[in-house]
Amino acid sequence: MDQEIQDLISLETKRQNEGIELIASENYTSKEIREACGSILTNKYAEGYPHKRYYGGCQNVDAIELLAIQRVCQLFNAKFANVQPHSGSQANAAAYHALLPKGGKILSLVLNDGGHLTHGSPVSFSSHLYQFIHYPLNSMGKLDYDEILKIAQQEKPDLILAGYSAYPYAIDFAQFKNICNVIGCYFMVDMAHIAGLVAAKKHQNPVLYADIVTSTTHKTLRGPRGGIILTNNENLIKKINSAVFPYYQGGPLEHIIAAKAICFKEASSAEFVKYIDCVIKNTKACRDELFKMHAVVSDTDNHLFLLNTLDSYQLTGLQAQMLLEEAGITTNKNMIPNDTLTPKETSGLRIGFAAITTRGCTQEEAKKIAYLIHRILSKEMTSKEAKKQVLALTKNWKKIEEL
Ligand code: DSN
Repeated sequence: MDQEIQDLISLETKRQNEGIELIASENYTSKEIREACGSILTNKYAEGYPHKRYYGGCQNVDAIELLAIQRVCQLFNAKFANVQPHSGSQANAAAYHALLPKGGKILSLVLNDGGHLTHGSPVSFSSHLYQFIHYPLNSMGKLDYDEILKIAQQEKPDLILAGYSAYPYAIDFAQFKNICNVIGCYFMVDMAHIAGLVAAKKHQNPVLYADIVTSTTHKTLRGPRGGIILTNNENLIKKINSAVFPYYQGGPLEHIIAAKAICFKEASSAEFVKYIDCVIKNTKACRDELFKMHAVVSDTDNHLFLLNTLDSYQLTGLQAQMLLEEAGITTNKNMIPNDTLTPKETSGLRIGFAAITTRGCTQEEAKKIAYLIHRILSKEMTSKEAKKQVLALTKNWKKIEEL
């Protein structure tokens, strides 16, 4: 009965099927997960928690939510979980509220070096409710734990935050925990990007070290769009639960919680471990191929790397993103460490292989993707004029179409 929306969904289906998706935070969910998202569970109000709801008729959604909690705890080796956050931002807001009074001091990564908006950006609630100070990456674009300790000793934060949106290397949560022990502060990890790697045991598990771990479920974890909060502390889970509902949210999305439960089941399979293994290998294969072609790239230990488009191709990240999109390759512009341009332009791209690996991409194909990226961004494909004004690139369209 709604042809307009049907047509737009069909167009998006075509875009998702025909494009090469390299946005590091996206993925393709299974049919089962999508069916749960579109199920009749969306009809049910269930404010509260299993067996403590404000509505009748909750016996089935109670069982679903309890199953989701049990599965996510098992997957990440956590004692307690809240599966209700509608997003990663909501999860972070609730975690801060559970740990700190208003005005509490949080030490997080410099946002331009790969932090998230909720890690203290002036345009996010976080910087208005809490006092943020930041640690930088070193000149190699890596975490410097001695420097973080030094800053923590000077600033004496109430909480240190790890976990990032554009950091291509492994994070040593044990070192962070040691720093927090020296300072006597809380430790929180936002593992949204690497949750799939943690689930597959291809990255150190932050749940073993942090007071609270937050995550989204839709990135490398390959679940529905949403958030979760994990802890091993019985006192903290009570505070987390009341921070999620009733402080920040109303009725939980039980259809999404059912889809999260399916995601946790999928992520505990041997097939998922193989998938994550391929994601890491494909990311490295693409990165190494670009490096061989003299592009300026970060290295990678995980599902993403950064391409410095300004030094490699004299293109801003925005221009590079638009050029690639002309050829059906979707990426996102991203600040690179010590970037001199604004977040609206940036000097680079963030490139990730979680989504395209779900489509069956192999290392050989990842290398071909590197070649395509290189060709499209290289001088031979884009005139000087087009570099200044990407929208004027139609004269190169034919070449890109051929590619
Ligand atoms: N917006 C997400 C990303 O793209 O990394 C972070 O939540």
